[in-house]
Amino acid sequence: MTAARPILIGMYDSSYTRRVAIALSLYGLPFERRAWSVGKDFDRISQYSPLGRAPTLVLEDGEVLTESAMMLDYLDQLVGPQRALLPATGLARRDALRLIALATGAIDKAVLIVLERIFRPVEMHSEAWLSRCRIQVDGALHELDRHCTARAGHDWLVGDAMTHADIAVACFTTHLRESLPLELAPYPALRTHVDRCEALPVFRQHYAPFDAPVPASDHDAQATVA
Ligand SMILES: N[C@@H](CCC(=O)N[C@@H](CS)C(=O)NCC(=O)O)C(=O)O
Repeated sequence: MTAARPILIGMYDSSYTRRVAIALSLYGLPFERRAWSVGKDFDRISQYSPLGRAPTLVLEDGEVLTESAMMLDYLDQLVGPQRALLPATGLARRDALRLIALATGAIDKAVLIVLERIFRPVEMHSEAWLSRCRIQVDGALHELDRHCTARAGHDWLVGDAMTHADIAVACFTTHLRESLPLELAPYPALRTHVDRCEALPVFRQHYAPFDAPVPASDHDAQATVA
């Protein structure tokens, strides 16, 4: 398939999808979107991505990118090092990547917790597994809060301008807050930073409240009943 603009598949309650949409917007790159759910629209998404996940980015020439980090890398290359939302080299780049890795690690664990609750009957939940995931989420948030505290007086997490680190930390923390759900009171510096980012128009424009995915089979059953 070829298209006039890249097509971003995914809903904005997916923080991975939001990250990519916000970067596209900040770079001034027009795109179309298909707000398909990873639950009920799994088959539709799978026609483009063998992983059936969101986000999926279909480029103008039909090439398909199936991982948000790869999409951001592609976009960074497209706009060039002067405009890329990631420091090009050195400690600043490692710092940004470290923060992104922490936020991504936390969200990966949160997604596992949420999917366990959605797809597995409650009597089959492993409390040991759920509690291990939660400890990992809290560990990452603690470290992010420590970094935000150390950056008091700065607008951004790294350097003097917004980077992918600010976008990732804000999008992923908001998702954790809504999907687990989770109180940010124990992480006050992180909460302040996230609230400030989320108040920006570009974050507001690419936001949807968390809506737990309904597995395709349950959705079919609900549709039959309705
Ligand atoms: N590492 C992937 C993670 C994407 C991901 O897990 N997306 C979720 C939606 S928030 C999803 O598609 N979940 C359904 C599934 O994995 O089957 C990325 O960064 O793009």
